[in-house]
Amino acid sequence: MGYDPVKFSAPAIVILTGAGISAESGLATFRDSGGLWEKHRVEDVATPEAFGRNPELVQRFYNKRRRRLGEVSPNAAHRALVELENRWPGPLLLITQNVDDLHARAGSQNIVPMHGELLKARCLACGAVSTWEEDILPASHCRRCGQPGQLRPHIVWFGEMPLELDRIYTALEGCSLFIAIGTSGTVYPAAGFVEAVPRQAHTLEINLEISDVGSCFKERRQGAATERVPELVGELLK
Ligand code: BV8
Repeated sequence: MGYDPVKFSAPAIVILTGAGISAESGLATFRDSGGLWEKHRVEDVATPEAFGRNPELVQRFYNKRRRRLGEVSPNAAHRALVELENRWPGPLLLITQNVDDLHARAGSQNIVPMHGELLKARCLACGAVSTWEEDILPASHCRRCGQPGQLRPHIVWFGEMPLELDRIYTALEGCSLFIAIGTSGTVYPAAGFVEAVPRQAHTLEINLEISDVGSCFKERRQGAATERVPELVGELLK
């Protein structure tokens, strides 16, 4: 059953993206690396406890990924979502679990980076969040309070509260179309968003395989994001 935009007059669209939308830009997904990094489980590195125990290991994990951003570019899927946002007559919100900057670099405006951003650092001393494009080192000091050695990645780790949940749930409860792209549906609360939309909303998943919550979607489109997303956007805008 396809989505018929004629039935809805300028409905609200909510889009959730995961690592799969950035895969074809060359950024490894969590599952590709088998959820491992330097022989550590990501869940064991991306936690406040890991940061407390071994800050150098955690900073190295993020410094490496931050540096990688300079070597990759947005792909056709990121660009198709920009076209949808620019031409869709109703409200559209893009929620991303990704901490890369590819949606922003493609030109998306209405983005909620619910798990934080690689290109921002947070000061443990004064709480300031600032743009940070180079490595975070022990000597790095906060641009607001000047304190050295107090910076952490502005990333939501496992066990930490995702960002802008109120704004997210308000958008989900009012949407007519929920599209999940390139996410394995393994991490909550994002994996549960499909259950938070109105019963009559259309829900659609785009993925190479069926995700862990694939059965919760009314429609699934199997394939690569750079093919399936432009195709869907073409249908929605026709
Ligand atoms: C929370 C930032 C409370 C870090 C990330 C014990 C204590 C506390 C919490 C928990 C606990 N046990 C479980 C939990 C909940 C936990 C959780 O879900 N754990 C999992 C492991 C079971 N969640 C949390 O801790 C969250 N916080 O619960 O707070 C709370 C919550 C709500 C309300 C009140 C209180 C915080 C989770 C955030 C963790 N941080 N990211 C970083 O990036 O380093 S999560 C990180 O992993 C990503 O951001 C992403 O969300 C997740 C990986 O998922 P995906 O993006 O889906 O990527 P993945 O590789 O898995 O899949 C890629 C998919 O793409 C695949 O399906 C593949 O088929 C597809 N694909 C690949 N190529 C393509 C493609 N599709 C299309 N085209 C392609 N070319």
